[in-house]
Amino acid sequence: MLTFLNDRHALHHGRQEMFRGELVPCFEVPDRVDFVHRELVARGIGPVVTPAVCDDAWITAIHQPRYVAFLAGAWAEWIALDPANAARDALPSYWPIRGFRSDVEPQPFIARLGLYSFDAGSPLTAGTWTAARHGADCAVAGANALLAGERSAFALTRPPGHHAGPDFFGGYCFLNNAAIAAQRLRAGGAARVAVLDVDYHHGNGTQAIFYDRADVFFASLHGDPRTEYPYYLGHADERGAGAGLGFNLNLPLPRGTPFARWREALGEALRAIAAFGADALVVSLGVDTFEGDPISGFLLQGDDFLRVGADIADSGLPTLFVFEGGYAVAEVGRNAVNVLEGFSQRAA
Ligand code: OKP
Ligand code: ZN
Repeated sequence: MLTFLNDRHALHHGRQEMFRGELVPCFEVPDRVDFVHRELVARGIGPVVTPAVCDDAWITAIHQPRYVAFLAGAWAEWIALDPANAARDALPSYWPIRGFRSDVEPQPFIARLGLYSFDAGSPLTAGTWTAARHGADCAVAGANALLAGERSAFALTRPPGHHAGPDFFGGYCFLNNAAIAAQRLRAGGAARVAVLDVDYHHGNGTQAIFYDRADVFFASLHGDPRTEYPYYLGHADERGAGAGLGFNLNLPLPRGTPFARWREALGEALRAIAAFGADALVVSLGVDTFEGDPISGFLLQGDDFLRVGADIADSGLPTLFVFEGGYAVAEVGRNAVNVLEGFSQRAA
């Protein structure tokens, strides 16, 4: 399997995130991708290449131009407020909740930071834009590989993407790599694209992006938002809207779900994707479903991830894996590469 590695990912290195009234060290760290990269090489999963820079149009096909412009200039604005901000990450403190307006951009940076975000756990740093921008390159290059006839590819990047919506960041995500890839596949001739999100957390950004569309099916298995982040989206009754009604499938599962039950839900999602008639599949590959994950609550073991990959391969679809969560850093390489190896062995 061909891997497109974001070699600029470490430029995004948040210091701290807000959690329960204090700043705690970030869970989403550069080691995550470096450990997956190392494991890929050690196990000979296939070539690892740096993608070409993609056109901005692939990003603005998914994200609002004013949001993209904000992200691109955010760090310069942050340090212009106070040169000492160079030593501090930017975190929001104000949000336009129900009843407030979001159509008028306020002038102060901190007010726009809140307009374009939904939590205080996603620090924006000096290198966030560059790292996220190159993540989009990985997504587009991976989609291009499928369009050129590859059975599979892997976009190995961070920050992750599935919580980022048309005009907002949060959940450690800034640009929605999986959505960008799905749109690239559509534009390149795949009539129907499915996004399968197996990260522990509901992919609220991806759902929001495609909610009213019938050409991209979104299926997600995740911790029940009644108790799990992102809390405000991901319920089973969210089935799509307008032309998109019936093209969104949420399978929330309780904290403590073991692999056998999780795998039944995966089967249900894969059957729905087959019934949809997808031409290509994008997998939001979070491995925070691992029992040892520090911020999640499912019970998958290392070997289970081999079966996850094999089950996905049985769909028979050209498949792009896009790296998302997984915070048990010591095991993240083994777990992610197990999915890829399980897929490759079954697809061979
Ligand atoms: C991103 B992805 C941790 C609380 C959880 C947000 C989790 C974002 C997960 N102290 N904060 O879906 O893996
Ligand atoms: Zn996650």
